Amino acid sequence: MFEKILIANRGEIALRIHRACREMGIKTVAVHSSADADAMHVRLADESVCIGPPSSTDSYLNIPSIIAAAEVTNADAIHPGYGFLSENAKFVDIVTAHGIKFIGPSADHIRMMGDKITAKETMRKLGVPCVPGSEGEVLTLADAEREASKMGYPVIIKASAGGGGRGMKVAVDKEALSEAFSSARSESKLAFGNDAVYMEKYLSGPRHIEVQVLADGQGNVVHLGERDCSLQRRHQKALEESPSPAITDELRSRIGKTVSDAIRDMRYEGVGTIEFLFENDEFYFIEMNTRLQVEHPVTEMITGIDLVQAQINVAAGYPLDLKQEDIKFSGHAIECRVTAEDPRTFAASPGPVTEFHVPGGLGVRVDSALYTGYNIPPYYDSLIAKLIIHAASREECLLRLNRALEEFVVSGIRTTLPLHQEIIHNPEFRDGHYDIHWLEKFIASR
Ligand code: MV4
Repeated sequence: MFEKILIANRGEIALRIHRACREMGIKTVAVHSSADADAMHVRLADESVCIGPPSSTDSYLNIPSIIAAAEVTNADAIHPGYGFLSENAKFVDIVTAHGIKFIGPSADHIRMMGDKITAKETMRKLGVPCVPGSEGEVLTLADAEREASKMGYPVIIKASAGGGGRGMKVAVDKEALSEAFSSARSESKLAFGNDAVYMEKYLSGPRHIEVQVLADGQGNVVHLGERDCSLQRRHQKALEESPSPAITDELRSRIGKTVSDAIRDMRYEGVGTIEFLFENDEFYFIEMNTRLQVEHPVTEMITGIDLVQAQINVAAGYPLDLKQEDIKFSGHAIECRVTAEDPRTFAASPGPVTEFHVPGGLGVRVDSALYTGYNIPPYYDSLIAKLIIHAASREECLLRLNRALEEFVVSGIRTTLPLHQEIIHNPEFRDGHYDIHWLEKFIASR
């Protein structure tokens, strides 16, 4: 097992990783920007190294600085968390070349899934259902028109180097296609330095359902059920839950088996998330994330499995000690992402936190690196806390979430806590009747 892990991240996820290490008897190294010298993850870690100025590009994305920090502290592994360098194959190559273990999948698996055309082709060949669309890249407008008439309008044009909603354009008819095609290509070229695009039939009102997997690269794979992440605003998730109100036990075990078999066939190692659009009781693969995700606690609460400890164990070469039959799904979990934003305008709201009181009690978990007196820097992601509720049923989960939101106090800044209260009181949400467009419509209508 590793003796010392460098945590190449900040905020709540740096703390989350520190906690896993601590329980496993592994020493931790925090890295931080000059703006994060007083951050909680820095205070708790066994050692810390300043890796650069406030800007992420010069600190949390600064590969030479992070490698140097790992070398001087003698860290034998690096955990990237989510965002920043977590899906950077080049970083994995460099970490590996320095004799340090990257806690996550191989550079090849990251590269494969980072290219959305290759990801889709790989999954399709392994028997995972995909959205109907082009076979690989669409090179010319004439090809785009041919593809569109085959599948029928509306169609969506996606950047192969994109993902998470960046570089997508919808065309409702032949007239709109030319503009959508050329703007998708030029925006992709500008954002990613790559203008490869592909096409799919546009699904009008699907849910976003993702399946969590855990694999050791030695032939052992388990799936840990799904998360319903349909509640998003501008491709930022706001609330996630498991099980999805739309997924039956039968659908779960069917898609879970399909996904596990594919992940085993590709010899994937680590945790992974396979994203689907789900419409009319059918799953359509769209992307795979090769990292730990923000919303991983939802899965932890219903399975009792510590995903970060599991990541560390498989990275250290221990075979997975779990079989699919060992995985028992228990009750219901909901996560609310609390951000430092105005709950009506979504303007960023950094600054000093004068009061921070978190809810507690049975089935209440708060993952946050905030403390009273902390000054939220303006340079990074606005996520300040994740409130995760677990209860026996969705109904009890909502009752418990309501009382936890009532207890939660964050003063000095504006937060999205009031938005979450509004969401959970809405009858459609309470009935589980929502798709990927629901939250934006709700926000516009209140
Ligand atoms: C789609 C789609 C409809 N049809 N693909 C957006 C993020 C990226 N991961 C995929 N996305 C979408 N792909 C087809 N064929 C609609 C979206 C989409 C979306 C997906 C998940 C969650 C929120 C979304 C919001 C707008 C559009």
